[in-house]
Amino acid sequence: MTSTELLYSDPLAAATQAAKEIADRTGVASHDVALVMGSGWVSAADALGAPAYECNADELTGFLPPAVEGHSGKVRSYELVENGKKIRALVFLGRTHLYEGKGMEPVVHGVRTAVKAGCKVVILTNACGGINTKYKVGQPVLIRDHISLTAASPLSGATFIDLTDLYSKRIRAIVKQEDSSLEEGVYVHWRGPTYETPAEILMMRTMGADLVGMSTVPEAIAAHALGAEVLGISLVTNAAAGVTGEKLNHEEVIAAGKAAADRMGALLSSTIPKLI
Ligand code: 8IG
Repeated sequence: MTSTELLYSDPLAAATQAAKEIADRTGVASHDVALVMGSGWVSAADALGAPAYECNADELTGFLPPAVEGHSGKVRSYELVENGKKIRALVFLGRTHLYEGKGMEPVVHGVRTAVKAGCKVVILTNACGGINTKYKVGQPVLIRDHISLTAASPLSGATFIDLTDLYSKRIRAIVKQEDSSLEEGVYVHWRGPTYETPAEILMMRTMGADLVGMSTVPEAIAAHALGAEVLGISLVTNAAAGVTGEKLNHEEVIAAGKAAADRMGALLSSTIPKLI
């Protein structure tokens, strides 16, 4: 069986296998914290220093080969030391999205692998549209809760899992101690790849949503279901459709991510040691 066949036929076995490969390659039997760096966040990882190990994600079981040649995600292992305490962070640069059309398994394979590799905390970052008009472009917002408009779950079978504390209150409190200016919001998961219409944004706002994006929600559910604590941080990189009257463009998103990278990197590196 190929590694991709294993991903689709037995996703937890694929995650367990990938975790074992990570332990073998890094020499680190167990990692502590996982970080998924979404678009606009990749350069924030530089604040963590030099990685102890890096490989292309598709060298590991179950991670799909790149859709575009040379565009594979990277997996890194970092050793962070604070007050003599060693913390091992497993960092995924880039992720797979539902809109790519490859199904749910590759979307959540990274976080499942991370939990199987020992991670007790999973930090999910993303770039998103701001529905709440008080948000400014370049502002980070902690995810307090979500609304799934894809209704796509990574779980199947009679697994009726409670999601009332999906985005850990404990962790949000610690992050807000680091930066008391941080706001919290409700994130809507939208399949994409199209952005919303202005009417859809109005619907989302009416439903109580603050942020909208195309990731994070399946990964949060998959990580929580395996027992990890989840933190979600969204970087508002554009006002959602119809909010300003401007059209949405991808360049704006990239520029806002770059501009915020230093602040986000500092926030992550100061927060991570306090989570474990
Ligand atoms: I960056 O406005 C980013 N990702 N669905 N809507 C949705 N996803 C996004 C948006 C947005 N901006």
